[in-house]
Amino acid sequence: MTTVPPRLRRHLVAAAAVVAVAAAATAALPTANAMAATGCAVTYTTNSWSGGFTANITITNLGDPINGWTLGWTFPNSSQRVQQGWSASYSQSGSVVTAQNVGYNGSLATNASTSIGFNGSWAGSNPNPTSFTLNGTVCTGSVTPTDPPTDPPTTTPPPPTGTTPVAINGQLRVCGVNLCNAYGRPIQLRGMSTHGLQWFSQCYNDASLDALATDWLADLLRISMYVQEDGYETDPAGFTNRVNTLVEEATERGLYAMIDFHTLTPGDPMYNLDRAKTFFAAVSARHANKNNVIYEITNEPNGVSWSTIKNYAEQVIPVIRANDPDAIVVVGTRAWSSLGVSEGGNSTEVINNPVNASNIMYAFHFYAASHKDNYRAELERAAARLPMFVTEFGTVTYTGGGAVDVASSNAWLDLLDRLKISYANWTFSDANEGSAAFRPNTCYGGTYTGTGVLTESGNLMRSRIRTPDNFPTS
Ligand code: IDC
Repeated sequence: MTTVPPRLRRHLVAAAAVVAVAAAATAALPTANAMAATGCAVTYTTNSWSGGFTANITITNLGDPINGWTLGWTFPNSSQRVQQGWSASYSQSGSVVTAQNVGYNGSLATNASTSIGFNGSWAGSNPNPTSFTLNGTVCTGSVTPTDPPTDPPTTTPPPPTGTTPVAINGQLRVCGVNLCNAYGRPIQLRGMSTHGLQWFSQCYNDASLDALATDWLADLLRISMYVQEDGYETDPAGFTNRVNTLVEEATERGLYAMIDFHTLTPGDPMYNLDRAKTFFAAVSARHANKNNVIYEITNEPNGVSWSTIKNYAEQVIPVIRANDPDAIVVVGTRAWSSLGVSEGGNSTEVINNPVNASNIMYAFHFYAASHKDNYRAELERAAARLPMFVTEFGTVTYTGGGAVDVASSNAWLDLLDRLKISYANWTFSDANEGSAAFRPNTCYGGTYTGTGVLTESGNLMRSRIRTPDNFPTS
């Protein structure tokens, strides 16, 4: 037996321990012909709808650098098929799938990631695979955050028992680029946004919300809670309570409730990251068991890069998911939620680098008198690739004031209807500005129904929102 000097023996034991703990050793053994360390982590998230799904896969190489890779997995259900993929070449035999790198993403340094995806089909049930191999090694590493799979129910829900938007459509989910109801069918929600709760609290009461539900026949109330400008930061508990109360009021009336964390100035959402985590932890815990709450995590980022917004979203979304795993989350986009257009960009930055989470949508905002054909074209282009939600728009200029641009507003609304893009109009208030739906001082009276209390913008919006929804239920 050869004797190994004690110091070297310790060294060898330590090196072996590293390899045993994880296939993901980052350093090769200190011998000339040591095998390369291998290891990997995979996140696999899906958006599913009746018969179809999109899978987004991120592969992280936790081993030594590799040049060329094959990812392998087995679908848990033999009906699941890869139909059309991107960023890898796919082949499937029975339930066994391999995805091979394409030219530009074959080299992965240690800890480097690459994202691939595909559209697939399924029948019966659509569970996610749970085990993956990279170049034959089982991936044991983990990366955060990962979302729980959002598989649809395996049975079609029974016919609705009520007539409100929530009674008919139930829990919504993102399916492909659409917003789908519990029957897996694309729908459009049409509704109104509050003004800042710090200024217009008097406008949100039983009579006004009844009018929104039963006279306007709206589907959605967006609850705008400013963070600055005398908003949340001045009284977190008070504003959280106010939002919670309005969510309950919307729920009682069968409306969807969108909780808008209304950041505006400063434009960097990271400025409010800690507040957002505190706020969304509280409201998502409170409303976890409801099926009508949508979370809008940042209103209008501006003056910051898309990667900053994405980083913010990937920190806030897990806080919500921890309490309310199936709720839709809407992420603001660059340049006041213009998909970057108002700062010279476009949606390609989001398409190429989407938020790493499932069941999310992206916000687009416009003001019809200021934003016209080039904004419409960009929204339409983006909506073919990304789930879009117009969480705020005005019929006037971006200041919130000025005259209603009827032609541009109707062009926008026709586009949103055609693409089934959901929307909330700014504002369901009596603010003394062109975008407000009610004439000044309406909120100090008791009447909110009919057209006598409405501005030109209010009349236009009420007549558009009142047309029948015809939600599909089979
Ligand atoms: C405007 C209000 C106005 C208020 C101002 C304060 O209409 O009464 O004085 O905010 O910041 C947005 C924002 C929204 C703006 C709106 C109109 O999301 O907060 O409201 N707008 O300027 N983005 C584009 C336009």
